[in-house]
Amino acid sequence: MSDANCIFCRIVAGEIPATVVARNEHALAFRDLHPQAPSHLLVIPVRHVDSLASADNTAELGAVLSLAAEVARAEGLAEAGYRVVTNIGGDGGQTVQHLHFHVLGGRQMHWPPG
Ligand code: IU
Repeated sequence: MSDANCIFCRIVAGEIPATVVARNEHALAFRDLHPQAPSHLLVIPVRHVDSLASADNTAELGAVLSLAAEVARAEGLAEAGYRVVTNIGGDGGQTVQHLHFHVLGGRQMHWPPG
């Protein structure tokens, strides 16, 4: 359920430091190392899942998404709005092969994303 070569699994295991802001039974939220907005958090399943394309556990996905909304509220983003996005595969721009949802806020988001 954990991949020793996966950097996010190693964050879950506490082997690599990260600024963890919240967790629940299935999910962990921490600050992105290279923030693209005043608030930029990553919310991941504790269990290793490559991407949304291979996610198959709806309870786990629900826990991850509800933690995303919870951390957005805790960051004070709920009223102004924010963005939740997940990149999948090469064309999607995914660079870390462990499912993660970006929670971005604190500035005006633009559309379409690049
Ligand atoms: P992407 O959707 O796979 O491109 O996003 C990966 C994100 O993981 C990206 O925003 C990185 O800044 C972030 N990140 C991190 O926060 N800590 C790390 O150790 C590594 C990547 I590697």
